[in-house]
This record gives sequence, C-alpha cells and structure tokens, in this order.
Amino acid sequence: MGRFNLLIVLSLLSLSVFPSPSVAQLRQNFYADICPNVETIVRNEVTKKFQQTFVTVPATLRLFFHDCFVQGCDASVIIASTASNKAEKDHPDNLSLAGDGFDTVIKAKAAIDAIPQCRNRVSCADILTIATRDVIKLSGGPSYAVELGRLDGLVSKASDVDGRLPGPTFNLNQLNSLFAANGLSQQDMIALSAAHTLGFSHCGKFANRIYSFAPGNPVDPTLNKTYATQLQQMCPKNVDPRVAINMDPITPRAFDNIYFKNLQQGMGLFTSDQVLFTDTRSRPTVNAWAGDSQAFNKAFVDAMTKLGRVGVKSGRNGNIRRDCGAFN
Ligand code: HEM
Ligand SMILES: *[C@@H]1O[C@H](CO)[C@@H](O)[C@H](O)[C@H]1NC(C)=O
Ligand SMILES: CC(=O)N[C@H]1CO[C@H](CO)[C@@H](O)[C@@H]1O
Repeated sequence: MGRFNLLIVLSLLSLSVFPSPSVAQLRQNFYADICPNVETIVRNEVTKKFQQTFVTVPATLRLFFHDCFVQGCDASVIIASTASNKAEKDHPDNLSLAGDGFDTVIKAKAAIDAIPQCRNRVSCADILTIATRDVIKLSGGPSYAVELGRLDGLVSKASDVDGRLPGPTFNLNQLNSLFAANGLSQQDMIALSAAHTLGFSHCGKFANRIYSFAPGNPVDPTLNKTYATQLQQMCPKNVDPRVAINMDPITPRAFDNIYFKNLQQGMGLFTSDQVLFTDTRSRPTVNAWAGDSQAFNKAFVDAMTKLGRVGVKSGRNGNIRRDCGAFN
C-alpha cells in the first residue's frame, strides 16, 4: 500500500515538474468565470456577419482548418506580415483564405473586449473555434459544444506552411499520412473533407482534371462526363485566375451530406475529394454517410473536436493577444 501511494505521489510530482506543453487543458465552459457570455457574444457577431455575406461560412471554416494544421490551433494564421516577418497568411496557399474569415474573428474580438471583465481574457484561437462552430450551425450543420482554453501562438511564418496542408491532387495515402500526423484517422479525414460541401474553388485548383489529366486522356476518367463539361464551360482554358466556382454544385450554401452523394456520381471537384470514393478503402465510409446524415454529422463533430486539439499552446508557449493580427 505504501508503495502504491508513493507511485501516485511520484506521478503527480512528475506532472507538475514536467508539464507537457502539447497537452493543454481544453474543456467546455472554460470561460464560465472569466467571461461568462463569451459564446453568446461571438454568436451574435457571427450572425451579423453571416447576414452581410454568406462567404463568412466557408471563409471561417477553412481558416480554422489552416490554423490548426499549421503550428496548431493557435490563431497563428491570423497574424499579419510585417517588414521583418513573412507570416503564414502570406504563403501562396492562402489565396483562398477569404478576408471574411479574418474579419469575423476581429469583429468578435472587438465585441468581447467591449466588456471590461472580458477584455484581453479570451484568446483569438478560441474565438476562431467558437465562430467556426457557429458558421456550421448557421449553414444547416450540426451544433456542438466546443472545448476551449487555447492560448494564442507566438510564431507565424509563411515557410512553416510548406508541406503542412493537403493538396487537391493528393491520393488516399497522402491524405491519410498528413491527417495522421495531426492525430486524425481516415474516418476523421473523410468527415472533415465534407467541408467542401460549402465554398468556392479557383479554376486553377482542378484545371488538370479537365484539360491535361494524362497524355491522350485530357479529362480525368473518374470525373462525371456531364459535370466535366459543365466545369469546362465555367472554367475555360486561360480563364481569369480569380474566377472561382462552387465546390458543391447541388447545395453550395448548405452544410449537408450531399458532398458524399456527389462523390458517388463522380462529382467530387478535386482528385482529393473523388479519391475518397474511387479508393475501395474509403468508399464504404462515403457510401454510409451518403445514406445517413446523422451518422455523418456525428463523425464530423467528433473530427472537428479532435482537429481543435491539434498543437494547442499553453503556459509559456502562448499568450492572449490584444490584437489578433499582431503579436503583443
Ligand atoms: C482533405 C484535404 C483537403 C484539400 C486537398 C483541400 C483543398 C482545398 C482547396 C484546393 C480549396 C480551394 C481553394 C481555392 O481555390 O480558393 C479548398 C477550399 C475549401 N476548403 Fe479545403 N481542403 C481539404 C480539407 C479541408 C478541410 C479539412 C476543411 C475544413 C474542415 C476544408 C475547408 C474548405 C473550405 C470551407 C473551402 C472553401 C473556402 C472558401 O470558399 O472561401 N478543407 N480546399
Ligand atoms: C453523372 O451525373 C448525373 C447527374 O448530373 C447522373 O445522373 C449520372 O448518373 C452521373 N454519372 C455517373 C457515371 O455517375
Ligand atoms: C488574403 C491574403 O493575405 N492574401 C495574400 C496571400 O499571399 C500572397 C503572396 O503569396 C499575397 O500577395 C496576398 O495578399
């Protein structure tokens, strides 16, 4: 018995002497005493912004993904570049990060900071997490409780983006290994990919699939022929590179499982989308979620919660930014 107690004391000691920086203490209602109405304040601001433009939804959701996959969910993606630091935001992969996602966080932060008790007590990383939950609900997706307690990161470098984000030509192995590196399973990856039920893509991201797939075979054979023709009409060769099209051609403004039904018909926009159906290892999951939106919603919420735990900062590895776009 004595030895047992000693073991407990030793393990408690090791916890306090060697706090693990990567295991932060996320929990629901983290701000209950610090800023009790934070989630209502954020929701009100997100709703206002949503009423101004629907782009708020995909822009915020994608911003959260890019934040978490590059240096963890620490709002490092929101940092603006300065003369001496080229930030994550200025990596070429950011072109799609519509300004409305950044603006959503900045507006919610201003509303929080207008309350003296809350001023500079809520991290930008947590604001982005709450706002992301809210845009999913506003577009018809599931509602869920968010874990909070992240700190804002102290580093943001464009060079850190290299290799951390998936590319539209990725195959299943490439997708799985990048998501696994972030603690996410194939199921999580498939569920999160359904974020492409919303938002836009620039023509250049999939032009290879409709014009130059392979020698003698310009159109990707896994692409639905009718859809391929529509894509060629919307994105002619040498189109203005700023032209962007809906990623879900059927219900572009609804968060729903039509994404999976589209894949069954060869209507996934990117190779990385369509491969989830063409590869027999992931097809059963696509088929299951195409036919069961409740099961998909549950898997999506689980995966978003896991995504929100990636690389969370605590202790000396972070702080609460006064301005989400600049280090204190
Ligand atoms: C699985 C691998 C993924 C790949 C290869 C990928 C790639 C892309 C690409 C190339 C675009 C279009 C960018 C543009 O042309 O503007 C895009 C858009 C988007 N992605 Fe992904 N993505 C992936 C996963 C995710 C995940 C996990 C999420 C969120 C949970 C997400 C959310 C979005 C959203 C919402 C948009 C639309 C952005 C907008 O309309 O402003 N993506 N993605
Ligand atoms: C292509 O899409 C149409 C609907 O746009 C659908 O009726 C057809 O079955 C699809 N073809 C294949 C091979 O999935
Ligand atoms: C929205 C945004 O920050 N866009 C920038 C993305 O990166 C390019 C350079 O790679 C900048 O020119 C854009 O302003």
